[in-house]
Amino acid sequence: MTDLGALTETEAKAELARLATRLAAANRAYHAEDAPEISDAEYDALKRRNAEIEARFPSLKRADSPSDQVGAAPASGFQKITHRVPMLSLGNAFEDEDVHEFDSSIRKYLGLAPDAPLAYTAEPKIDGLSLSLRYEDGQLIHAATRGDGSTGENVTANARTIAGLPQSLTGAPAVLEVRGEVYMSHADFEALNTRQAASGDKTFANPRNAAAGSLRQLDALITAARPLKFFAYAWGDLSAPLADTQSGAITRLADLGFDTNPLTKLCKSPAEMIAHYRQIEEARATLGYDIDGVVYKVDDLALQSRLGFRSTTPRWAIAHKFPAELAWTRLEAIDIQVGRTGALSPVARLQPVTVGGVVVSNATLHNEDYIAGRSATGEEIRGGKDIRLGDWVQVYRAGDVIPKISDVDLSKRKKDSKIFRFPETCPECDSQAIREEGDAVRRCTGGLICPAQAVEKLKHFVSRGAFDIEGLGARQVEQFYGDGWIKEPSDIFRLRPRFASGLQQLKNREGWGEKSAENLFDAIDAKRQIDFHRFLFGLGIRHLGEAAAKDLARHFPDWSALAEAADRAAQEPARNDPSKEALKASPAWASFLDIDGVGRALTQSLVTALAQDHERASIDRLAAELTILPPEAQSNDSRVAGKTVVFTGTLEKMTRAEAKSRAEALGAKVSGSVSAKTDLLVAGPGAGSKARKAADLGIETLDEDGWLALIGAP
Ligand code: JCF
Repeated sequence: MTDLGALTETEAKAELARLATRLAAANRAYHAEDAPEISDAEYDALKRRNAEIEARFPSLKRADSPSDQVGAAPASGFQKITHRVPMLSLGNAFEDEDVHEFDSSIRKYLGLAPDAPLAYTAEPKIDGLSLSLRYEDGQLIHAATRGDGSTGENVTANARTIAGLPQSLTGAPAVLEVRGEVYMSHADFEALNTRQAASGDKTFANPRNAAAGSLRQLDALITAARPLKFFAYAWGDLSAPLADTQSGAITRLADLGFDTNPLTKLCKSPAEMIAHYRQIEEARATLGYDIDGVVYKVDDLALQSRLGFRSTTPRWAIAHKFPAELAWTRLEAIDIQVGRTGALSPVARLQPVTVGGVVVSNATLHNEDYIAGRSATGEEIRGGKDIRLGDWVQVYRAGDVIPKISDVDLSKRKKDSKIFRFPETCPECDSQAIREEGDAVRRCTGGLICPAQAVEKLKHFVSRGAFDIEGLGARQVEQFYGDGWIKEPSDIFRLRPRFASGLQQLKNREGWGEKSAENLFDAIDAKRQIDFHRFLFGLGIRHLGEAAAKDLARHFPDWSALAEAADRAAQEPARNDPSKEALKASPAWASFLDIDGVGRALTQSLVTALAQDHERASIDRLAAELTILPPEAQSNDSRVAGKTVVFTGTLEKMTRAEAKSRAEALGAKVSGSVSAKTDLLVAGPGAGSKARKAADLGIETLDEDGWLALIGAP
């Protein structure tokens, strides 16, 4: 190999060409043919040599440079895997008090006395990324990232390269999905960054990013060179139970060959849980890997199953987070961003500062009251200290949440500093920005004429929980909006015909070729059939989150039924500050408000949005492009799906809350009163007028055991 210093430009050019060919061949051999022809070390050496030559002769860097094939892989490069059992996230606790509250709410839900025995596991919460490994007949068949919890990315080839991860199991259930956290140790992270820097490749901000970037490499050869580790802590689909308890199941996973965290402990009370939390917190710096809290889980798996889930988190587990990290820095500017619903959000631009290992240069300032240090009702925020440009401010960062400004050092404030004046017009479209009574947020009144609102609405529309169109992310939306190609969601579905000729236009664009343009149109067409709840969430209506969208989709047969109910509600005479109960007197409003999880704010915002002519016309244009799929009757095999059930009297095997959420999980609607619409009454001892009314109406009535038998409960 010619010494780099002695290399002429002609020689360098030729060598870069040879390296590109060799590295491409090595990649092909590894992937397509599953037959690596060079060692990892050799591969690394070739890549390094390539980077060194490029660094010395930047103008010779090739369009197909192997260096560019390293970076973060586009998400579209992976196939999707639908999790048979959703991968959940955890609710958070911050204070000791929250841990006591966790315990008492579980006891309340289960109807357990305060002194009844109840054990929990406590384990460090690893700051990595979660992975689900599916084994069938003992063989690892695929590995998937969490993704949005229901669908993740197929990273099987990469997961196979994780050291110590069993490729096959003996004595495991025929189907076993093992879940856990992929992470990188501090030592491996430092070494990786040193190597990356030496070869001119990008370095990572923290071990979590390094682990994520490594696992999500399209090139498994690169993943193989990255020292990833895995702790198992949970499971998904199973053909046979692992054990009766969480701790037993973890032991079983360890026996099967998985690494499990050695600091996992069985605790018998909140006091013991908190004591273990303190112990882990003290050991934190010596563990050699990042953790961000402690996870507690109900140990008894039968109780876990009774407790079940809220919309995205289990009731039987919680993450007790470590306190946030703090740092002081200078506030350089306050920018105002305009969101999807017109909200003006102030953002602090900071002199960059490291907070808990991450460089922070932006922080949220929430709203104008937060800057002023006083709420509309006169309560002090930060002891009443306002925030001014040039101030010395404290930045607070907790886990992965957006950093915020938590304090101001008034002794360092400049004498001539001025109170920050929050804008009263939209910085994007100049429309008036107004604050409604009781709302802490100032909103642009420009609606869709405001480019910021329009773009944010479009970005929301293509986001993960909504239409999730592959290849059409925030960046592309901005680009297309800027070009005037898409102004509202329905335009997305008219892109292909519009671009029969315009394809040329797209192809001329940087980053777009014939194939990527075709792929984009195909990805768009694939979403013409869309789940009802994704459609609803995609509309970007204020207060209409993913969980509420699912609740609505379950209770209305289709979009036109929902829209008609909203139209009827809009006809109801406007009331001043109507209470939820008063509104329920109207059947149209009740058809929304009776749904668990759907409140007044959401209903009002939905009804108002659909009653606005331009908004409605835009939604109608969108709906005309789509086939909106009704929710897969999620438990349509259950005998109670779609039925309206009323519980009355005393339940002896479960609390009312548990009975209600289990019935709802099976697709039933639970109501508090008996009417002609009631399908089933479950009556315990002491049932009175409701049981009589049900008898009068000829409604089927069961006792608690009959109900449990009906839903197939043990
Ligand atoms: O260590 C973790 N990051 C972690 C995440 C540990 C757990 O036991 C978890 C989790 C996420 C979900 N358990 C669940 C159910």
